[in-house]
Amino acid sequence: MRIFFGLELDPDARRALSDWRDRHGFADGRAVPAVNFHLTLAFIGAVDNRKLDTLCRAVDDWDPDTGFGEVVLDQVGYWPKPGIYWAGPSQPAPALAALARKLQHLGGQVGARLEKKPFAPHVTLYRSCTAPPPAPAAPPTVTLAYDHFTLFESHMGRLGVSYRAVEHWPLGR
Ligand code: 2AM
Repeated sequence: MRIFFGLELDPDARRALSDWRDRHGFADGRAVPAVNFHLTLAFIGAVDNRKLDTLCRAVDDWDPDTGFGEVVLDQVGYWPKPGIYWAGPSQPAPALAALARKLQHLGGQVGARLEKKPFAPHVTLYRSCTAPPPAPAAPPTVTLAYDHFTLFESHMGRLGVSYRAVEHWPLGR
């Protein structure tokens, strides 16, 4: 199975981001269904059941010092090579970056390739854009509050990709 760690968007944040996209976020690409919105922390890739179990136990054994918190998705950006139009925080998110680094490291123990690019927190809005999207009339202002992180399975079906939460771990006490 293909897996990654990420943050879920709570229903309010999901709706707010989707509403903002309907009003202001136009792009010539494939719109990500709102139900699929998430913020990737660490992409792990393909693992078998044994590696999945090893990884989950390694996360269980680790006591994260990252507490719950929030990031404000208040800017958009475009990565031309993958054609990704995204929303993300304009302010640095050091706690999330530290969490992402640790999860990458744990993923490395079951064969995940180490990500060389610096962590860029974002929620993908459109994929496969063929041209840079026009600047929006107003930026999003969506608060993404988090108190846990999630291991997702990414599944490619006949109707496209879908994500299933495999396990959650709480953040903060
Ligand atoms: P995204 O975070 O830009 O949307 C599952 O595939 C998730 O992991 C996607 O959300 C995807 O992009 C992210 N991801 C990060 N690195 C990836 C990679 N090398 N291959 C596939 N997906 C990757």
